[in-house]
Amino acid sequence: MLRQKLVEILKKNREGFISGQKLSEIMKVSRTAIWKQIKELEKLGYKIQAHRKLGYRLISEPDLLIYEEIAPYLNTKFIGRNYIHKESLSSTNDMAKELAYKVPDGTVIVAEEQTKGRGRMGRSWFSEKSSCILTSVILKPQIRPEKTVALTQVAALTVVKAIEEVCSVKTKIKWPNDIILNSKKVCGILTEMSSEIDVVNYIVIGIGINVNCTEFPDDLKEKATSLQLELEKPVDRKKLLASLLNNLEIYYKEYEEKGFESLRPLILENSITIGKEVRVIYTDREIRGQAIAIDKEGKLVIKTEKGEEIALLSGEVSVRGLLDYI
Ligand code: BT5
Repeated sequence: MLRQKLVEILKKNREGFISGQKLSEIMKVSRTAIWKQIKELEKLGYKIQAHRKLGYRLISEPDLLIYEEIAPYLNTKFIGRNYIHKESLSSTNDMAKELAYKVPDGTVIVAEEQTKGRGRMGRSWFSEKSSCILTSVILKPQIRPEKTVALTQVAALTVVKAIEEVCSVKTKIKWPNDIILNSKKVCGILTEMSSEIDVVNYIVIGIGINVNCTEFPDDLKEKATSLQLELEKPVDRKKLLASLLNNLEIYYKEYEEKGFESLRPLILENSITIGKEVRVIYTDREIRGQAIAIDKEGKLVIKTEKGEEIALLSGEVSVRGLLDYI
């Protein structure tokens, strides 16, 4: 809190110096405490000019998704109020699962880099250091396990809204967990949970957004893109992450209070899958049909070539267009 307040004051006064004495009066701590916090900020990458008589002046802040940089844009009550930022992690979802029982509802884990980023079904998630958003949100809803399928859809809607808010561009949801921009994947969502037979212990929603990365490995070039590549200008990761958490709290609350039904029209409106001829790929077989609806639980309903209707659970299948990825 102290450090966050200090950053706020330094940012407001960046035109000139502010003395250690004044800072200590405003913040009601000793000048030594201020000096210690300044040193901490420097370690985090803030450039601060220090003058023996005049005090301190902020020159620049780091492009890192640390709490001090996100907090000014955050207007949530609980999501992101316990916030863990790491330079490097194997996977934010892994850390979230390790901590889930020990931390409050709404805890957010953010990493600048992932060394073993994960997708669904053992697949991997590529990222470039400090140019993406790699985050996991721990939620502890009072719902039955089967109700959580819809939460991936709620998270997907959140990503669409946040990108629209910050970048003024419309993206689409490819059921269940891809966000598509100009026919390429710009974000993936990995929802994992721990539950008993009739009660959810916790849910981890992992979100990876390609924000400012400009190079993808050869096998991804055809189907992956970033916001910067599509918009031809860099995007503010800090504002986007804050908007993501703000919108997640809004939609998650609505989901908890009114149920998935209340958000389903918006999700359908933003779907790129509905109406499409698709192939449904199971581990051992493939079915073709038309995607006709997302049901009350968030499952995708397919009308198969034989005229049969089947509802798909997100964890078990891949859905592809007949000719391409979408
Ligand atoms: C996903 O899985 O799309 C879920 C991705 C979730 C990533 C976040 S990052 C924060 C949190 N921590 C984690 O460890 N994971 C979450 P899936 O639908 O299985 O798609 C994976 C496939 O997408 C891969 O097999 C690649 O083909 C492709 N892919 C990998 N990296 C990509 C990227 N950066 N952009 C677009 N596509 C990618």
